[in-house]
Amino acid sequence: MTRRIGMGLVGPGFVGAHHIDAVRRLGYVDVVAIAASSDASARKKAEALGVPKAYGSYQALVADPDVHVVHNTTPNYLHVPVVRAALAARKHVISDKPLAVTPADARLLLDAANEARVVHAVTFNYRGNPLVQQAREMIAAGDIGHVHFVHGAYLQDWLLQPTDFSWRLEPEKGGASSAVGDIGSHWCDLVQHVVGQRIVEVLADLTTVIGTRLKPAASTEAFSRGGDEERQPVAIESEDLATILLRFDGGAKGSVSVGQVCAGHKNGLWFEASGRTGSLRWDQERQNDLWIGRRDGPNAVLPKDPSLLVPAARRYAHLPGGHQEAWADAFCNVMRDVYGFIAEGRQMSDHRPPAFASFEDGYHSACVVDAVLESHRRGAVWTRVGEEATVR
Ligand code: SOE
Repeated sequence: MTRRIGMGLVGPGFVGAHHIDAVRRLGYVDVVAIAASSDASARKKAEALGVPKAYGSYQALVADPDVHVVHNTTPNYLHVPVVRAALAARKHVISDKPLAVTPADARLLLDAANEARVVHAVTFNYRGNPLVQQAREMIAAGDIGHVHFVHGAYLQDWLLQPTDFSWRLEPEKGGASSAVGDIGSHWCDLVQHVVGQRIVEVLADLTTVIGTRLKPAASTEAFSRGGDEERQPVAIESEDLATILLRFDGGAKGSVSVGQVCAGHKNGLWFEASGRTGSLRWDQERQNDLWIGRRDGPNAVLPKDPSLLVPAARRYAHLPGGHQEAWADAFCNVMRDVYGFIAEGRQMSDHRPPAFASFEDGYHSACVVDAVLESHRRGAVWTRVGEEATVR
């Protein structure tokens, strides 16, 4: 019988409930405790989600001997203290992206995790989609030849109005970047994962479309529209729109548009990878189809039908063809990969399943975002990705 694993979650907001749902679906994980910013709010959340223990501080949660894995779903500025505390208690950690908002902080957490010799993961959750894994396998097998071009977008509209507000826009809470750090980071992780090439240079033009926003007194969840409560005008400095050119270490070139102010786009993440013999396109909002483009044959759309997927991708699909799988299923796939690794007692140096992004990936992501900011600051010039972004 598999040993039961205890999970504790710090920061029960919008995505926290999905972490809990996902691990419950695995069958061998007990959701032990929730920590929030006060005893009262932790108790309220714990009751709503059927979690036995509630703590008013993350320190109390990480000290609980029944918690073996700490999930960090706090706002960005709390990632360093929460993750450090969990690592100091030698707990495995699953952190929401971004791992940290600067390369130096991400490096600190990566080093601390390696020193603690625990399992560490970052929820770049779009990796968990079966057709993302199918595309990755097809590219690795040479089905579209060497990839020379990768382009796409990640567009949302939930920050389009001046009354739309989030801590993500406040540098001291969300970091210096908004759109690129919050959603561009997903796109970059995803295409590097699928294509098997790393982003090494960027050239970025960033824009703040809404320069003044009306901040409500109480914080609001992403995607929620505020009411007509009293608000204070706040000057916004972080970008809500970005155009980025990319160069990859395998020679591919590319571009991505990132925006949180693009009407009609809810969670519009899509990419296309073009190789010498074909192209593949995947769109998160139509995630059960993979478009395959050919010059010397008809184009095709591959549906998420397990019987049509390569074996390595098939294990990410849990329903027969025609039965749509979605965001929460892909999220659960990420948890299945990470918890499977923990349950087998593996070390980070062992081969990891593909939907499992580590703190190493989180660190690289922080370096990409930093290079994007630096490129823009210098007037849109080619900038190398590294712990210290450098202009070419
Ligand atoms: C808001 O932009 C948000 O919830 C991001 O924070 C998530 O990482 C992304 O998956 C969906 O959009």
